[in-house]
Amino acid sequence: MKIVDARVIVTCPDRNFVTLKIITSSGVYGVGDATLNGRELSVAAYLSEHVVPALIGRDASRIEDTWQYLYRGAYWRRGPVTMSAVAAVDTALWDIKGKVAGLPVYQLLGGRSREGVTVYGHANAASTDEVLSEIADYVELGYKAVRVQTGVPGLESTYGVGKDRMFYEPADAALPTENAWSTAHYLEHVPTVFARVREEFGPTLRLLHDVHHRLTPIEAARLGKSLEPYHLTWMEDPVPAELQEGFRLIRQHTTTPIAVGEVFNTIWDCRQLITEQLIDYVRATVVHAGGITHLRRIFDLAALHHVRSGSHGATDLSPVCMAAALHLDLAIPNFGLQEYMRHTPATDAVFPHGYHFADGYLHPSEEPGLGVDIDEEEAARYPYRPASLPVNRLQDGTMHDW
Ligand code: CS2
Ligand code: MG
Repeated sequence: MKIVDARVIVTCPDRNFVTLKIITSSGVYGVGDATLNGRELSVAAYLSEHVVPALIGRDASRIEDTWQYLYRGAYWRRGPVTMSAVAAVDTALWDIKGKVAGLPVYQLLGGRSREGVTVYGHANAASTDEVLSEIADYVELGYKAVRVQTGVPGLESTYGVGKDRMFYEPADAALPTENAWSTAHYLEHVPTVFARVREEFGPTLRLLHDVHHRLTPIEAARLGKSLEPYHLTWMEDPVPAELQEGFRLIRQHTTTPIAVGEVFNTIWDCRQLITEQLIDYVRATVVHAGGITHLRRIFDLAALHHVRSGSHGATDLSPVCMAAALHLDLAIPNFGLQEYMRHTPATDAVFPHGYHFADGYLHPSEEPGLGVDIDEEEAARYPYRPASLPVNRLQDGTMHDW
């Protein structure tokens, strides 16, 4: 079964997505997500200029060998653009393998290790009062875990606060918008929010918070300590993760669990964090970390060191990535939690899928393969629109991490 064609499809049903569709000589095809938020066309070009020509004529059943060919075979390897392209090929080949075998992909990964995939939703609001009512909506929908973000008094705009109730899309303009940031205001405010949330919802609802790389290790240590009474499931991305040993300092000071990894692309990006047990959850994803093959490798390393999975699942990861993530989440022994922001109806129509939410859990499709498709006619109705993620400045104008 040879690869006879591969198409790169860019579409914008409320936001941009890049999808690779690989077609084989037997007529069976597979899909893979290649979306990199705000940098979509760079992955599309990497795929169509450098990867697709090398795929034609290859044996579609050789997933590992194709992965090694695209990774080791590229002298300029790693990085988000390259690894999202490799991921798309890998994911599409797993989809094909499942369809040929007549099995859902999780069966090829060893079968289910649990009954469903616990997910968390996003409660984002300008004020504490509003966020409490959004959390109540999620609880009503059956969610067992909620990420809580609010505006910070004294700051006009803050990361993670959407314009729409229950939906949030950070890539909000063709060129980056600018947000303002004050660590002092933020560190004072966040513990007051979680105090109210625990008072209102009691001790068992799982709560999470995303710091979005904005603190230094000692500031993150202070935040972790101040949140200890509210026993979060995790404090996410407390500091930029380039300096992995920086996490030792946070660890020495707080028992608040730490989740890191949505921007990681390879096992090398998280090796030290995992092997030194400096984090509790690794948030790498199928699309940005080299596909099912490589993410499985990361999760296996994590399992040896008491680190669980907590994959990124924002709306910029397409339903194709979500479907793939769910198969892996269901199969691995060290699953932790899966992010699920919910796509819009337009996105769902472009990507028909069989996974579904029930009572706080997502369940992958039982169809052979991934159980997700792309409707190319529907996709063609939504041409690409440039959209960028914001940037962040301190109140004196200094550029800060976003
Ligand atoms: C966030 C994302 O979901 C998360 O945890 O950090 O919303 C992130 O900002 C976007 O996915 C960036 O593309
Ligand atoms: Mg995040």
